[in-house]
Order: sequence, then C-alpha cells, then structure tokens
Amino acid sequence: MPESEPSIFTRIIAREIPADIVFENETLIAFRDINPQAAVHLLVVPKTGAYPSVVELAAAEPQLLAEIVAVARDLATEHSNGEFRLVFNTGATAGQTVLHAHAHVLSGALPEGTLA
Ligand code: DGP
Repeated sequence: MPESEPSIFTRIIAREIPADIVFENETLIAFRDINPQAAVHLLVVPKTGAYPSVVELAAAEPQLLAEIVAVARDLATEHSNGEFRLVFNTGATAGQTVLHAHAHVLSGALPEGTLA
C-alpha cells in the first residue's frame, strides 16, 4: 500500500467505513474486530496513523502505549470479566495485516489451541 493511502483504520476513524465503535477519546478509538477470535474481541487503535506498528509507537510515544493498556483494561471490565489478552501482531509473518498500530483485546471464551 502506498504510504499516502489511508489505512482501513484511518477510514474508520474518519467515519468513511462503518464500525461498531465502543470507545473513543482524543487519542484512541476502539471497535469490534470484524473477524472475532474470542467472545470479546476489540481493537484499540491510536487515531494517528503515523505508526505502522507498536514498535514505532512505543519508541515515539510510550505514554500512548500505556494509555492503550489502560483502555484495554477498562474495556475488558466493561465488556467481560476484566481479564484479557493483549496482542500486537508486528510484521506480516507474525500476522499483521493492517499497517496502522493497533492492539487486539481478547476476553471471555478464547479459541482452542491459542498460546497458554
Ligand atoms: P492484524 O492482523 O493484527 O493486522 O489485525 C487486523 C484486524 O483488523 C483483523 O483482526 C481484522 C480487523 N479488520 C480488518 N478490516 C476491518 C474492518 O474494516 N473493520 C473492522 N471492524 N475490523 C477490521
């Protein structure tokens, strides 16, 4: 994808594409994953599309990473039992398909065979 083309998440943030948005503030947005892998599967996404992955995000704005963790906890409490798995796929071979940093928040019943 050319760098100038907005990511699918940037288009969700701009309301160009619909999503089931469950949280939004000045810096972050969260919505349900289109292909849920757990009873509760949310994506927490920085509104800035400047960071292709969590690595660049953490280096440039560590406080934003801390904010993602806090929002994940709040959402897991609101939508499930407060316990959750936080996943940052980083790189194509690790399963990253959207080059706009994001956290997967998985809670409730998780699929069989995932990391213990
Ligand atoms: P990753 O594979 O870590 O890059 O995660 C990208 C996730 O984004 C993947 O689980 C599916 C989700 N996703 C992709 N396109 C859309 C969309 O248009 N809407 C929503 N809600 N989720 C999407």
